[in-house]
Amino acid sequence: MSPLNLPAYLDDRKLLVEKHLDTWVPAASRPPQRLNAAIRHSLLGGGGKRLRPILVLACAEAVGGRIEDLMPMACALECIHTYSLIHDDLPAMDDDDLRRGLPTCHKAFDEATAILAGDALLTLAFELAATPIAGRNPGDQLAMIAQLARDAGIHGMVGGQMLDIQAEGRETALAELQNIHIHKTGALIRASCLIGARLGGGNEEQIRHLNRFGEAFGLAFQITDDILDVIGDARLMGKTPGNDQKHQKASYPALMGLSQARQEAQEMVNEALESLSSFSPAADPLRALVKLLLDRTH
Ligand code: GRG
Repeated sequence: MSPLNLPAYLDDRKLLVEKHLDTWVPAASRPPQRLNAAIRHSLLGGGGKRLRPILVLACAEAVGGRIEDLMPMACALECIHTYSLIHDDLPAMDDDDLRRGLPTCHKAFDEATAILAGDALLTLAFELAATPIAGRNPGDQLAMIAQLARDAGIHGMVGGQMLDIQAEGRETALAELQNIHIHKTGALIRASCLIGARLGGGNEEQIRHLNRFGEAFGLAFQITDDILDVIGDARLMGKTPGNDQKHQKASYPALMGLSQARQEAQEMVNEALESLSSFSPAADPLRALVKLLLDRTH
C-alpha cells in the first residue's frame, strides 16, 4: 500500500462531501429562495474543513466499510454542525460577524432567516440520516439516528452550549471546562466516529475503540481550538480570534497557560493514537488526522 498523502486525501474527501451536500440542498433559485440562499451561503459558500463527515467516512473505512453507502449520514453530521455555527454566531449568542471567511448568516441575510436556515439544516440532517443504508440492519441505523439526536441535543451539543453560556464571566475550574468541551464540541465529533464505525460494519471491539478515539480527538480538537483563539490568524481561520477573552470564557490557555495547554493536547492525541493500536493501515487516515491537530492553523 502506498503511503498516505494526507492533504490530497482531505481535499478529495472534502470535495466528495461538498458534491453530495450540493445535491441535497435546493438551488437558491427555488422557493423559498431567501432560505435556500442562506443555507447555501453557510453550508457551501465558505467551505469549512468538513471534519465531522470526514471522520464518519474514515472510521467506516477503518473497519472495512464502503464510504459511498455512508454519504447521506456523513453529510447529516455536517448539516448539524453548520446549523450550530449559524445559531452560535447570532447576536443572542456569540454575536460574530465572520465565519468560514464570509459574513455570518445573520449579517449576510437577517436574524430571522439565519434562525430558519439553522432549523432547516437540523431537520434536513435527520432526513439524510434516515436514508436507508445498503446492506445495513435498519435496527442498527435507527440506533445511530437516536445516538445522533442525543449527541446533538440536551445530553450533547445543545446542553454543552447552555453550560458554556452559563459559565461566561465567572471563574471556571478545569473539570467544569472539560465537561463543557465534552458536550459542546466533543459529543458531535465522538458521534461521527461511533456512527462511522457501527454503520461501516465494525465489530463491538472496533466500535468501542473508535468511540474512544472520537472522545480523545474531540478533546484534542477543542484544546487546539482554544489555543488558536489566542494565537490564531483571522485570515487563516476565517473567523475572528479572541472570542473567549471577549466573552470572558474559560479556556485551556487561560486556565493553565499556552505551553501546558499544548501538552494536554499532545496527551489527548497520544490517547487517540493508542486507541487505534489494534487497527490495520486502513486506519492511517485517522492516525494522520489526529496528529494534524497539533499543527492546526484553522
Ligand atoms: C448553537 C446549539 C448550538 C451549539 C453551538 C459547536 C458550537 C455549539 C459552537 C461553535 C463555537 C465554537 C467556535 C466552538 C469551538 C469548536 C468548534 C466547533 C469550532 C468550529 O468547528 P470547525 O473548526 O469549523 O470544524 P469548520 O468551519 O471547519 O467546519
